[in-house]
Amino acid sequence: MERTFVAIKPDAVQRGLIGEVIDRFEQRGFKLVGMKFMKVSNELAEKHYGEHKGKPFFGGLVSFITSAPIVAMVWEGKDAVDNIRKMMGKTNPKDADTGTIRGDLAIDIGRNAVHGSDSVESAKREISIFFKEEELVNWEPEIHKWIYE
Ligand code: IDP
Ligand code: MG
Repeated sequence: MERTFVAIKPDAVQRGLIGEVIDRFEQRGFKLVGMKFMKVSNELAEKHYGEHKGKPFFGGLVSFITSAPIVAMVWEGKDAVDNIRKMMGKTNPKDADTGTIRGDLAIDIGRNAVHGSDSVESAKREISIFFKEEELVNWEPEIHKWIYE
């Protein structure tokens, strides 16, 4: 089982889409192991998006992600990183397939509703900067055998 870091970005929180986004991962069969509603500090934003430092959109991205609350989450399941990236769709909502979160709920690349880790290594790094180990909950959903062979 794999863990991935997901954030519901400020635009989706403001638009009342928290439930909609969480619903999709729950209904697919993924397991929630951590969640917090929070404002992201400048320091945390620059660390999280460190790989984009120097790119033209970096300043806008950091000021956007720190502008209003987000929901930070950790989801667990088989191939969680890839599966959840697929459920989110392409970075630019105009290229995201219908049926994906970005394809259904967003229009602009700078307001694309969600963040999801792009690899297992990124997931580990992102989970560790948003969560302390003791904030993650180890539990076994009773329905496990109805989701996995
Ligand atoms: P991802 O969120 O699909 O992993 P990244 O390339 O990691 O995409 O970019 C991080 C975020 O930065 C994107 O989700 C998007 O909101 C924003 N972003 C990426 N490229 C651009 C751009 O060219 N213009 C404006 N914003 C961008
Ligand atoms: Mg990324």
